[in-house]
Amino acid sequence: IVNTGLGKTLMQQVMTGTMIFSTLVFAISFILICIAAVIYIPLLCHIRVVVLGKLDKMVKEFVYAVSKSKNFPDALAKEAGGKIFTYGSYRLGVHGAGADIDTLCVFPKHVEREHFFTIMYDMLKARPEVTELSAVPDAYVPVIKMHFSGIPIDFICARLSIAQVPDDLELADNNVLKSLDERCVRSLNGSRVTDDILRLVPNVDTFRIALRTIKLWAKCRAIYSNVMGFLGGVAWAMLIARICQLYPNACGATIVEKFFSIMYRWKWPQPVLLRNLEDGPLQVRVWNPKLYPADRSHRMPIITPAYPSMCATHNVTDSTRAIMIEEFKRGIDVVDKIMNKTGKWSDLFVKSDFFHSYKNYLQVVSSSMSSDSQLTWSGLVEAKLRQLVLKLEGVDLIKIAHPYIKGIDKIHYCLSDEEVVNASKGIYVQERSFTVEEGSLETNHMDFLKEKGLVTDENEKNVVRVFSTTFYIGLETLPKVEFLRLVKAWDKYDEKEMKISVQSLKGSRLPVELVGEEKKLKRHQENVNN
Ligand code: 3AT
Ligand code: MN
Ligand code: MN
Repeated sequence: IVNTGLGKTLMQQVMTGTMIFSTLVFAISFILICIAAVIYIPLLCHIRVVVLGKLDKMVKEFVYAVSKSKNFPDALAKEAGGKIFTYGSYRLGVHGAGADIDTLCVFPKHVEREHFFTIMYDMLKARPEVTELSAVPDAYVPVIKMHFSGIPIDFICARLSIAQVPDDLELADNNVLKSLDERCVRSLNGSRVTDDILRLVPNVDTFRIALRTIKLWAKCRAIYSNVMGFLGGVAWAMLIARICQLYPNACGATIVEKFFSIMYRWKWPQPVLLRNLEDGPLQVRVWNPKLYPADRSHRMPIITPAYPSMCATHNVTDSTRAIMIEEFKRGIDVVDKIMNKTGKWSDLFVKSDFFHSYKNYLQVVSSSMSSDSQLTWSGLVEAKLRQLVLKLEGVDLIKIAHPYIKGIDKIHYCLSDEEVVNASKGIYVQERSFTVEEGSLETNHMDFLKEKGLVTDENEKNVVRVFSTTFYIGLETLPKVEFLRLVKAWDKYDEKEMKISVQSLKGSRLPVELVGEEKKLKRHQENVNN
């Protein structure tokens, strides 16, 4: 057809028709996308503000409801007030896209803490915007966790010893802490600390730019984790705040540069303070290494500015401090190269190569038969891992015990007892072990497995799920290297002729002639049983 004249015109007609049509579709969809973007982008930026507005309104309704149930006249019940404050990364203005909003709810003295976890909880439960609602009233800092319009919220509370909580109430005055429950003091602390940091920084915009840079850097370099003995968000914020105080007129880039050089040279355990420590109206202790031996043991003290001042870096060990100081050094080198134009800022954010850095690793596998118990069990193991790091540091042969900042979550779909035993030891089940993102232990892979034929209709009922979280500690055993260097330094040492090798060996792997066949078998058995 194409070769005939008629064909050509027909072809052209068809072509132009299709082209007009597709151009039209393209133009319309482009306009639609533009309209959607114009509406949606501000909505996305705005959604946290909307959520906070709704929460504040709910808090006032909650206080009103409790006041009415206590037979308050209507006017007084309304005046009882109630207010929310934010703290954490959102309050500091350095939150990422998926970050939570840490929110504190403050109410007057006739409202009980218990009311927050019952009445407020029920009010939240009734809202269509609220999902994944869970209350943890027995935590060190009691909290209601939820998603509100998809935004994760940590909702904590404090009961003040005043009759009314007006909208202009501030928490800066130490006297608000007077005659409060300990849990309320702790809940108020987060907000008082973040507010103080912002107050004590000479230029908040510069502070934010520098802090965002350092948070990203610390995450990429795997040194952002309070539990594992590195620093958490508040501690990084206080370090940057201190540098900002020392260089009040510097720009963000200069703050980052000064941060690395000053922190590298810092004379730990000299503390980092944002203001002089002050005493206050409570019976609680304020951080003081002269008075308290426990405070003297802090290796890298960074002290919160709000009364009662505390050390935010209690978990730092000799190893984690050495690792962070090494990273400050790397920071200096990278920034030097940027300054003399042989490097770029992105070099700062190169991922750490933890898993290639050590010859030896200790692997700690925690596992459970249900995702619920795994969540709490792995949390407990994670919190105690620091004790293991401290013990390892005490061993003469170990120079550095380097904990990886997070556990690796896996779900294993086992088809035999042997696979169950293996999975709980960190040995993967061929093709039926899956790595999941942090907090995604609920994921179910059964459909996928059946689709791939890895699980069949017949053996589906035999599948046992094992949930595991694996932690790693990299070990640097310098004495071995030193020993090798020592012997090789011999003037008659000949690299081609002579070899030397030092390695650790499990008892069960020792040669048979040393332990005997029977004993070897027994040792092997013991190993398996452990
Ligand atoms: P994200 O942007 O949320 O990742 P963040 O700095 O806001 O960073 P969190 O939301 O985890 O970090 O914590 C906010 C504050 O809550 C920081 C600290 O004052 C307090 N906080 C968090 N976890 C604990 C804890 N386990 N014990 C005591 N206080 C805590
Ligand atoms: Mn947060
Ligand atoms: Mn939080």
